[in-house]
Amino acid sequence: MKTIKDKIAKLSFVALLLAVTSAMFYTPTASAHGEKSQAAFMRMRTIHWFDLNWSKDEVAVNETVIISGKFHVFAGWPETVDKPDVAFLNIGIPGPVFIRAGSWIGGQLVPRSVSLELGSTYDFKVLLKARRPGDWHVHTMMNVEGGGPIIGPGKWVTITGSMGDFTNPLTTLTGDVIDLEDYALDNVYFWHALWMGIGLAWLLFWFKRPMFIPRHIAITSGKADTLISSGDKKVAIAFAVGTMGLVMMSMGTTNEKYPITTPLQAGLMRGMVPVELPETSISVVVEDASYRVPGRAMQMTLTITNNGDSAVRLGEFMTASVRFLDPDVLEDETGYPDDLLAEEGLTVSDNSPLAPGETRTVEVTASDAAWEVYRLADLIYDPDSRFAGLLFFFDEEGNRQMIMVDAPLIPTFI
Ligand SMILES: [Cu+2]
Repeated sequence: MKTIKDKIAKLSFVALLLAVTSAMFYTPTASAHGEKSQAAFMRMRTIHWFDLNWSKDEVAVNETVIISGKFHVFAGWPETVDKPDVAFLNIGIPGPVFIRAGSWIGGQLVPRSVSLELGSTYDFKVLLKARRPGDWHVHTMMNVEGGGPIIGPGKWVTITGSMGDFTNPLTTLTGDVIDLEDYALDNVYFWHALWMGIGLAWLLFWFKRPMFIPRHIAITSGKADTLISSGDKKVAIAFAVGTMGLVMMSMGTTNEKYPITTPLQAGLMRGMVPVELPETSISVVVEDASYRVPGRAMQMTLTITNNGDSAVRLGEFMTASVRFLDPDVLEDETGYPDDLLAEEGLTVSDNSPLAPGETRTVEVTASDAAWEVYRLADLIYDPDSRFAGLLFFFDEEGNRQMIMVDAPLIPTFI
């Protein structure tokens, strides 16, 4: 009996050890950083990021990566998000693991906030310079004043090397070459240390003598004047005059050393140039759209009319950064993030070429784990059960047409 008990005790100890060690070594990799928890309808109905391209997914410190692509500002912008009249093209990374060497919308450098128009499509480019080694999930994102962060797709990018090698050189208009990584840092340290020292010296001067009880007694017994001698007053004047003198002198020498300075440059940039998208010759009517709860897919009934002069097929449906592709029509060659790419996620009941002039009603199913992983299925909790997305049609020559779809999305229950 005893031996069995011992065995059980031993085994449960081993099991406990195993559990603890496996828990210690289990490091789940977070593949999304914030966007999953945002309302699904909001992600589907604000900004559609597409044609994204990451120039590299592994770089050394000081090397650059270019993220480029387009974004469409959805015309049916939700009421609860302020219109993107003041928006900022950001990048979603955990601190400056990269620095943003440049960012452009429509070829215009955008270091400040910009005004975006609902219904317009813009192209953008962000130039990142690697700073801190590690594996980083890099998102494109748009901050909308009064709206919050609108997070685009994220892709893992690896930085190798040593952060100590990072430099951020810049040539000023006065011709100096500086390294922004540590420029003026000694000066900041020096002045903060100096003023802190002066403050401490003033305190020390008084701390040398008894501080509280004897002074309290002196004051309450009417002998407050005896606490501050004429010597003390001289020291106080020396501190006061010295402080003013030091401020004036150092201000003068700073102006001498940096005779040309400008105020901080700020202000909204208007007139962003949108992309002129070619006229589309396909019209799509969403007859109905639904999704099963629980489930990993959404279905749409689309009536597609081809008014162009070449036959087309549906290659992709994209919503909230998740791309559902029909592998017979389209294969991704941009290295789009795996967790957002459903390479075979799009099923069309009849995806044979739609001849010019023809109209066809088809059942389209967009299905992938991403629907659940990225919590688009959580639309069931949203106060506005409508979706929006982009459909991409291709003709025989591979010419692409982008069609916006937007309709209610009705849940079905088992
Ligand atoms: Cu992320």
